[in-house]
Amino acid sequence: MSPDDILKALYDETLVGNGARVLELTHVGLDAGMSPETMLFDALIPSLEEVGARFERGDFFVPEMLIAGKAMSGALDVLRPLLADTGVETVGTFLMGTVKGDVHDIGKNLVNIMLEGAGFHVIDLGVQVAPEKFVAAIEEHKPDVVGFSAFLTTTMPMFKANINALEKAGLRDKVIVMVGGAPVTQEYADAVGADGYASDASAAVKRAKELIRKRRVAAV
Ligand code: B1M
Repeated sequence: MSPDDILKALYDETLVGNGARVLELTHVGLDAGMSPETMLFDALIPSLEEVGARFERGDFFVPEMLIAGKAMSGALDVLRPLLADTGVETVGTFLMGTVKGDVHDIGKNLVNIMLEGAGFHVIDLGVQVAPEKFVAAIEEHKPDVVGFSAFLTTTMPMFKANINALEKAGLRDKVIVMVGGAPVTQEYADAVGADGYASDASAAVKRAKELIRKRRVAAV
């Protein structure tokens, strides 16, 4: 198979949620010398975007979204060590979680992989993370940054609830708050009082580094 054939097949098989074939094709691509980034950004992510578009049009339903998401997660498991293995020094600790009421985790996991690749120590609290759990984990791990992911317009208000919980616990000034997820915008991040927002995984890495640098300079 040519690289273009592999990308097309990865896109098509993710779209129909054929996890076994997506896994196989991921290995075929790697064996053929393709980069993990190419498979991710030129096939897997665009395919999930198409899944979302079909769901919006009513051509796909939740089960189709679910199996496509699972197929993508299987490929990510294979690509994770390759994307994260850059051997750079730790630049800071990043505590991450998808907010309460929200089960989407593929985007969050991708951000984690990119953060690890850039040298962050990442602590992932998983999905449906309640404000009290974020508070307890910040007290325990003392991260530089806490990241809240939300993928539904109905769960975005949890950002504010989480920030309120941090304020109540006296932690707001001790940690940088970043937010992100498909429906989130810079304006929304500003409105809830977050320190940073990023639209995708690489922007998240860049923004987290900038915010840490600023805070360390301000502390000197
Ligand atoms: Co859901 N879903 N889903 N879904 N799902 C979306 C998000 C949706 C946009 C589909 C659509 O209508 N087009 C829509 C939300 C609409 C809205 O509110 N605006 C939607 C809906 C409605 C729902 C349900 C309500 C459906 C239902 O039950 N009727 C339901 C909700 C369940 C719940 O959470 N309570 C639901 C369920 C599911 C599945 C479980 C079936 C499955 C999730 C599987 C999983 O995650 N393990 C699923 C899927 C797969 C999707 C789509 C198709 C794909 C999501 C994805 O993984 N994208 C999605 C459509 C879409 O996004 N186009 C959709 C790929 C991923 C790499 O991108 O998630 O945007 P993304 O992550 C990016 C950025 O957002 C950013 O970086 C990531 C990497 O570049 N980012 C950050 C993420 N977190 C960040 C944090 C940061 C910074 C950047 O700092 C802290």
